[in-house]
Amino acid sequence: MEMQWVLKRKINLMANNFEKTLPDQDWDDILGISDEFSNEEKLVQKTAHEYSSKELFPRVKEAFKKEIFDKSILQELGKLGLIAPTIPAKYDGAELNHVCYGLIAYEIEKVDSGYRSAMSVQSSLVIHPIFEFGSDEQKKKYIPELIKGKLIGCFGLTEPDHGSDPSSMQTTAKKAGNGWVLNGSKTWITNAPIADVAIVWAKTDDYDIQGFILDKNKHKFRAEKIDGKLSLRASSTGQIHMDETHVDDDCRLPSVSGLKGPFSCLNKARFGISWGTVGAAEFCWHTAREYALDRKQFNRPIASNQLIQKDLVDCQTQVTLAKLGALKLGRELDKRKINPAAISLLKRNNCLMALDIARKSRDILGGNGISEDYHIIRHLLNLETVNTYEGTSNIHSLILGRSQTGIQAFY
Ligand code: TGC
Ligand code: FAD
Repeated sequence: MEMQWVLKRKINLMANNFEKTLPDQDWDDILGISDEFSNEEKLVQKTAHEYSSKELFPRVKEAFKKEIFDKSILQELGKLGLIAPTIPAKYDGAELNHVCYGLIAYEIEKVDSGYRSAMSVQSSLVIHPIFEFGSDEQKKKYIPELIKGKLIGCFGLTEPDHGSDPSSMQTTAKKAGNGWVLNGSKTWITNAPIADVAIVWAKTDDYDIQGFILDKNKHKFRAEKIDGKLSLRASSTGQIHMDETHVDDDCRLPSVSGLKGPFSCLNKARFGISWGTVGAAEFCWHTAREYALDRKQFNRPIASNQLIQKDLVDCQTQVTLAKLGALKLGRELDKRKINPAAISLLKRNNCLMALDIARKSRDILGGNGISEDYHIIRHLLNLETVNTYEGTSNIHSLILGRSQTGIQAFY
């Protein structure tokens, strides 16, 4: 009986002999998306890729495990011109286009969403509002130092009781003589514990929203680290507390009032996320493919199973289309003022796509999928945050729903 079983299994294995040829050379870029980039864009991508793989990748396992963000990363990025690359040379910016910014986010997030977060906040949520809405003095004082990563910034919009609905914020700014007095708390703020400068949004007596530049050297405010995150652990996150914080009027961003101030910064950062998530997803897909080709079960590579191939093809399809979408969005941002709902479409889709790919890839690695050594579980945990911050998936659905029906369904 046992002999019969062994014989049957042997025959099965022989029948399962699979045909193997070399994979197509363009399997990882089957639509030739990389041909769409200019020489300058390719050079920026190469710089970001080399830095990320040589300097960030070797650090990330320890950083994630110990919940540490190494501040020198921002200076290193600054030296290479990888912070706020769209800012003009007048303020020491690299004067590049949005696609370059996207490619930087893509390369950094291949390593870790937390590292991309540090770059995004500094570029889109701190330098951008000072550049767009700041006075000449504010621009001269802060932008060159922030762009070099010598100063670190953070962006305080979310509050303990008001996340998806910042219009209900409770942080107040009361006029006092020539300046303002700020009271309130902001939470879940990336870079807050290490920031020299905080852009904080507050409500005035006439229910207007104003932005203020808080400077650690000048103003009295407290920043506390939030410990115990199981996602984005290589990023520093905290709270900001303002208790009768006095600021002069020259610390207010003079050229904007209302929610369009913070929201227009979010447009930039959400665009970066639409690229960054493609990087994280692509890393997971490539790792899963390599693993599936090496790993043998039932005496043959698991990549020879139809079900595994289907998952790998889903990864390929979703990553390719998400990247095309992010590229098209970047090209449009470089040409014209775009409907912000288009940014919601890509932020929402690419976060959900990346989560799905990370989960599929983790599954392909079986037990090894949960090991830090393969990095996929870290990406998966990080992407849960990326799907939530800068507007949750639901919130972007409602932004898009309002855009196509004209009916707002938030409340
Ligand atoms: P709503 O009535 O829609 O708009 C108020 C005013 O803002 C204007 N506006 C925009 N302007 C530019 N870009 C956009 N995307 C804009 N969206 C709206 C709008 O035209 C209006 O202007 P005006 O002149 O008429 O006053 O505002 P609402 O209160 O109904 O809000 C709607 C909603 C839900 C879409 C909004 O509140 C929202 O987006 N909620 C999500 C909150 C969010 O994304 N928070 C992010 C916090 S920062 C963060 O997460 C950083 S993570 C960083 C990292 O580590 O990478
Ligand atoms: P809530 O708004 O309470 O939402 C909870 C759930 O309810 C979500 O699923 C949401 O989609 C759903 N929901 C809410 N309203 C509706 C509705 N009308 N219809 C359907 N569903 C709804 N903020 C900053 O200002 N600066 C930062 O630098 C920053 N960095 C962050 C870093 C990390 C690690 C994290 C986790 C968050 C960060 N945030 C930051 C905050 C982030 O933007 C908020 O967490 C996010 O906007 C969601 O707000 P909330 O957490 O209060 O969730």
